[in-house]
Amino acid sequence: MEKTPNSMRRHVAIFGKTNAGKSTIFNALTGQQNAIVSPQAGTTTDPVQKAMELIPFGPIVMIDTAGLSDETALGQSRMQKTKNIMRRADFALYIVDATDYDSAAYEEFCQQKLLHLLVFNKWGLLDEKTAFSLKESYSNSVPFIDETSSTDALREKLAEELAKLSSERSTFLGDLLPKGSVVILVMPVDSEAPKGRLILPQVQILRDCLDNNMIAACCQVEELAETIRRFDKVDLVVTDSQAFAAVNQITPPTIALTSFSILVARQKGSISELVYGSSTIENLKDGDRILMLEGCTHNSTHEDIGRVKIPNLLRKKTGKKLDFDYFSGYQFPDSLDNYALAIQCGGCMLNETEIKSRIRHMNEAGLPVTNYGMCLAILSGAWNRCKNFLEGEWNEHSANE
Ligand SMILES: Nc1nc2c(ncn2[C@@H]2O[C@H](COP(=O)(O)OP(=O)(O)O)[C@@H](O)[C@H]2O)c(=O)[nH]1
Ligand code: SF4
Ligand SMILES: [Mg+2]
Repeated sequence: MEKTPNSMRRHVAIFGKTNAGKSTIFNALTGQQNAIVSPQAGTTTDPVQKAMELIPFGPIVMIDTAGLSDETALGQSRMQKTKNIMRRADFALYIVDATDYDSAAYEEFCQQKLLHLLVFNKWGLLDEKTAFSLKESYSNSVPFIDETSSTDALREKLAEELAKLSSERSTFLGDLLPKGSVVILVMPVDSEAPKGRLILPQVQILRDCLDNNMIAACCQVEELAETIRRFDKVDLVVTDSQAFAAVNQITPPTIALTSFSILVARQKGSISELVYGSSTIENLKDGDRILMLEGCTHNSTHEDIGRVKIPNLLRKKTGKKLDFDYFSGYQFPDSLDNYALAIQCGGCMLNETEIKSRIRHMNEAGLPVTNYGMCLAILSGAWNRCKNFLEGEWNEHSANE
């Protein structure tokens, strides 16, 4: 059975003060000794994460964090890591040591506006009066006595809450094209393609065509002209961003064009912010710094795009001296002050919540952001076609023909 990729799983993160029992509950829920449990405050230093099946909900990623109350210098850096986790959490468990409840800390956590369940650990140690008053004040909270008697109830409650989250994972193409549309997917099999398989966005978009009763044909750039000729009418060509320039030339102007990474960005939300960000490329000035955000550290796939192709093309297109800083995986700069533009990769390894939080954060800081796919579309002269298609103008245009 193919494992659900982490980027498609709901992320559940465990927060709370040090020694509240976060790692104990993380181990109980995951059924393994993944996190170190200790009476020593600050034992969990880096977040620990584990992909698991939460029955009856489905596949999730559970993340244990270091705690939100450490005042030491080392503690500050741990807290920063904990806060970074908040960006990608779809849901949280806030663990409280019920014998030492700190309402101010909980209220501060609530300001993050993360959907969560409040879990009172060490419930068995409470006197009856305190237990009664906590239960009265927090009716939706979950008491946790110990692993043996409380884990199943907590799992069930968590599954129930996750099932309530609205699913924003809408279709890639189903709302852009009608049933029966003909879509050609251009997938270069070059040295960067993984041996013997397709990459995630290719598989997802092919599947989306099938789900929406479209007719999908796959080919490499060399066969694109021939593939187009074989159909009476082709509605859309979806290309790997690397091949934008060639595919743009081969595809007649009557056929819509987009790329895998643009469709992924749209499905993960925030497309309008990215479209705005890409329009600021023409305003770049000498000495501007550009923040490059790569969702994973990889050996070769895409590395060249972010490290070589985009910088070279951007310098050539703008004629400006530009500097590039790189952050990969879930790393993200503390300050955005020195940047003129951010370019996020397609983000196939990052979950939707992380991408949306990043983009919202950059927006609030006034930093325009675009992504690799849009950037390559602009730099290869194909952007206007892509934009028209995304904005739905394409349907009217083809209907009028
Ligand atoms: N008595 C009691 N001790 C607990 C319970 N849960 C955790 N502890 C203890 O509290 C300490 C801190 O637990 P840990 O899970 O490492 O807390 P974290 O810092 O929030 O990850 C450890 O010594 C645990 O054994 C509980 O339900 N009852
Ligand atoms: S799109 Fe981003 S996350 Fe996906 S493989 Fe490329 S660099 Fe990694
Ligand atoms: Mg811990």
